[in-house]
Amino acid sequence: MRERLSSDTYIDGILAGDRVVLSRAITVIESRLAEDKQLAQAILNGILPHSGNSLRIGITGIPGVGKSTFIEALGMYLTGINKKVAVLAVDPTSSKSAGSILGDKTRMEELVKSPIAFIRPSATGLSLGGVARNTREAMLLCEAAGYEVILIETVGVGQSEIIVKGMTDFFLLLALPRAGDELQGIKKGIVEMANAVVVNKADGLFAEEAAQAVATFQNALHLAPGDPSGTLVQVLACSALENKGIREVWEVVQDYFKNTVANGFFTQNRAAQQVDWMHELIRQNLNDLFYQNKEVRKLLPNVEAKVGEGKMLPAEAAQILLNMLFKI
Ligand SMILES: Nc1nc2c(ncn2[C@@H]2O[C@H](COP(=O)(O)OP(=O)(O)OP(=O)(O)O)[C@@H](O)[C@H]2O)c(=O)[nH]1
Ligand SMILES: [Mg+2]
Repeated sequence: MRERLSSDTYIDGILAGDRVVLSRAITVIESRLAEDKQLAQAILNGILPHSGNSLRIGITGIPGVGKSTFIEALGMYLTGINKKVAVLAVDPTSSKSAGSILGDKTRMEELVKSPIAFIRPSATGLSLGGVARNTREAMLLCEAAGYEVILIETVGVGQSEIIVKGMTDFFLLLALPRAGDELQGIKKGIVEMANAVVVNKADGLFAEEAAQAVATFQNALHLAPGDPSGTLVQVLACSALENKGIREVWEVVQDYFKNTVANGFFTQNRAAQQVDWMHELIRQNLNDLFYQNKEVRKLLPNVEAKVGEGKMLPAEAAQILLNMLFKI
């Protein structure tokens, strides 16, 4: 294990925009060692007043749709207009699959070279809740380090996109140039979560199909209920590979940002996200409190056996264990 610094050294380094210190601080945040927990909290407390000043953008889509390629293209565009960009990932599957979502860093080999970009592959081997917590906190650290745009990649096949939606200001769904969301294997409900649907790979042989897919999504969204932000969901096409349509996507994001700041939704949404996150932390902590409780752990196998054999009802068993925890 690398040596730890003092909390002030981390805080000063982050606020000075030092990427090495930022990276090491995220490692502390991700650590599950008991002695790192306090340090992590001290760092977070120190940087909190300097966080929040970024545009948080979630990018989702089925595997292979081009999320990483798109993020690199958008990241290059943004650094090109002198914006500091951080890239994070929520990838709960990474412990099972080979490497993390951004593990294949060669895919972002251009962006990695930029002095004003920061790329952090997701932590592996954690539960979805754990990954979500780390990513949220890593995002705050990046903001304190002066990153103006945070791009969060997540595969749109599970629960992770809901978590990312809950921590971002703008949610972008990447789609393939094939008409229809069923055809694309896009999960029901995910299109409704999007602030923009971007049909990627609109190049070469796919260009025409991409235009069709844009029309199909536009029609489908036309019928969908209006977005609570009071803005229209935009559908557009791009080619991440050929760097086409990237600036247009950024214009859509900026319009959304302008409109939602003006109509108050931006602030409202962030406030609601904070409250939701508090409840999520309560749930996580209660869960830990219960399953780490000595008495519960002692009794649990016994009770499980009884429930399994049908000698005790699950509801009764749960109540007995919970009563024990709360000493009722
Ligand atoms: N033709 C074309 N190919 C693209 C485009 N964007 C990405 N690809 C290709 O699609 C493949 C998958 O791209 P990735 O960026 O790794 O996709 P991803 O969504 O990040 O994939 P996962 O992280 O595995 O979910 C790669 O071979 C890319 O080169 C594009 O705009 N046009
Ligand atoms: Mg990827």
